[in-house]
Amino acid sequence: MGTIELVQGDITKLNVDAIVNAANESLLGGGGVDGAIHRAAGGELLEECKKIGGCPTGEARITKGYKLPAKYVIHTVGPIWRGGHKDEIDYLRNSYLNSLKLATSNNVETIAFPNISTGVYGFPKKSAAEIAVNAVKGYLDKNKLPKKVIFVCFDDENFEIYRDKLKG
Ligand code: AR6
Repeated sequence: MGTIELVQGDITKLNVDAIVNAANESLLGGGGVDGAIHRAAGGELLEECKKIGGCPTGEARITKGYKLPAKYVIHTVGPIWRGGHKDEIDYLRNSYLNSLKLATSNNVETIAFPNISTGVYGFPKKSAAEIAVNAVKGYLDKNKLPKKVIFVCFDDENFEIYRDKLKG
């Protein structure tokens, strides 16, 4: 079964096969981790994203990584938190699962995830971590690829939540 690792820092620096982007439905860039990924990858990433023509919440799309150390960027759109009664939990789980499916079908061995939806989109961090870890563990149980999933936490609060969750 694949392994799970925890890292604190900037996802754009990681030398992995694929990094996941917490994008919006336009796929045309934004702030947060999305802005950082587009800046680091360079303008060709936006050109490829324009051709895709957007992505619905909970789904994922793959592009090349261009100037990033990562070969691919898997763009997924997490849900905007609206209080918990708009299927946010299912959408967030689907963002993780659909990103993992794209990783498998593209022979990705190592993939790094940011804490999708926990920034501007306002998803409560503890519950987002629970969903993320359960989705990834369940997927790794049943699939040969990816071999390694790295959770990349940027802020201290997420890092501590994941550290506690992955301890036991
Ligand atoms: N590396 C890793 N994680 C990061 C980085 C980085 N360089 N920068 C921020 N984070 P957010 P969302 C963390 O707001 O909530 C964008 O404008 C951050 O600490 O980037 O899914 C998109 O275009 C947080 O834990 O994404 C959308 O419009 C996590 O990344 C919208 O924001 C996610 O925060 C998506 O909102």
